[in-house]
Amino acid sequence: MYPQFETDKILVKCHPSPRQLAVEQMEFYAFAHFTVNTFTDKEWGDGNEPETIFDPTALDADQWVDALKAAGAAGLLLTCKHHDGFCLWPSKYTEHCVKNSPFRGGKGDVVREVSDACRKGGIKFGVYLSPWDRNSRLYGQGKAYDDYFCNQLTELCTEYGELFSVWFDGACGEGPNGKKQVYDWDRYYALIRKLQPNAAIAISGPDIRWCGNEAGDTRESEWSVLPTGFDDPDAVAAKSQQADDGKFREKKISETERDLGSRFFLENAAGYAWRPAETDTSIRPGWFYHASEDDKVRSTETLLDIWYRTVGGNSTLLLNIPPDRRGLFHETDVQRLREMGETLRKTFAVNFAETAAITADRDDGYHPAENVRENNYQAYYKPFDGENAVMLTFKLEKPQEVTHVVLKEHIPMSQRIEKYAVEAKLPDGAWRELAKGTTVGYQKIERFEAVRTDALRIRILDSRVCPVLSFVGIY
Ligand code: FUL
Repeated sequence: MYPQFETDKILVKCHPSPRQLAVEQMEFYAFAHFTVNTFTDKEWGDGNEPETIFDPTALDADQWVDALKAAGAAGLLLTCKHHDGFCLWPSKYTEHCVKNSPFRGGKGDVVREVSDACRKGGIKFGVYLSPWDRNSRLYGQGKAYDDYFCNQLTELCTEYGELFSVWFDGACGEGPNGKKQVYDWDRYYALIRKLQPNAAIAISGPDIRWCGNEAGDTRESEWSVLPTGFDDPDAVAAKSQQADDGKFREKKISETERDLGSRFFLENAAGYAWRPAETDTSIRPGWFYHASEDDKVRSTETLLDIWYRTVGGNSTLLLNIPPDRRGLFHETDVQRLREMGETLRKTFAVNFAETAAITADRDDGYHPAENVRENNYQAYYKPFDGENAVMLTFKLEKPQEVTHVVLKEHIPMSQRIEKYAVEAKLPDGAWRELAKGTTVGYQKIERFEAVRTDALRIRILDSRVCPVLSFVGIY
């Protein structure tokens, strides 16, 4: 047992807000990077691109949404404006936008088409709006640029229905006048809270935390309770990609940021906040479409591996699929997404815990082990306070081949578990350890070699305060 710190009691007071919980429950959602870069073959535009080059001739947002749904993604974030400043919607505040492009004869609105397609397809929609704008003359001029930025933010927050996330990039460089802008983050946040109270503000924002790399790398122990101030927007800007050097996919989480939330790390923190991780990475080497990368689309196996480490490792997954010059997801990407979804649906089709007899070695009399059968936050399993190590046993209806176990903490009551093990009963009656780990959080998925068994045990070996589980699945 670890020594009990005074701080542990404070830690559990940190839990998700409804908007954070909503994003965490989405688990996996997509990014679409699309702008003039798609037509110039660049990753960062310089803001001088003529509007006329933006010319997707066969844009079909329903095709994007169908492909995302096949993969199991629950939402889509569109780069409405990237660093080049080109707006995918007809903004009243700039000429550098779709209205001066050949797209739909200058009458088009990509944000409208994509948000409509998402709504029609039943997935959520969110916006990426780059604060760094290399086109606007106002950039670097303080309030004048903030006014411009807030006007655009208002357009996006009022004209396209409900948004699940407003995503602010950390990258912040020079403007056309050579000046850097000091962003008025508080003003931006207040505006979003007023216009889209249910939207999470991600990355350079208070709700969703950047995982610290763009390669798809993850932490073994991912905590959602972090010291306050760890990643305020300026700190994010300092850490994020500072040049378009094409190397971002090689940079993994730095060694100094492997542990963000262990209790030893938190001991001297001034305060704590719920800061759930989001892992953003691309299906291709670049964020934008480049025909030269058509043969470098990540394999289904790699995508699944990333999915397991993120969605199954207390981080959400934000997977980028860049539309091509036609305005379509490329056939290869579509196929990979479909294969990914098919595999996941097959793997998690039958949950043996649904029909198992579930018991615990202790409970508090009000929250029995039975409650982990339901996959929701209505009910949960809990022992008495102070009982930090417990064991749940699942007696299956009959022997089954088991390959996966899913664990979910009841995160409305914070993140508590620090160490666990999963065991299966062998025919001779002995228990074999199948997996062990540290953090659980909103979801931990263990994959192991198939074992034939009629009983499993989840042993919670240590928690900050007593563990609270909302769901266990056995597949
Ligand atoms: C980075 C940007 O510079 C990239 O172009 C991309 O948008 C990525 C998601 O964030 O900071």
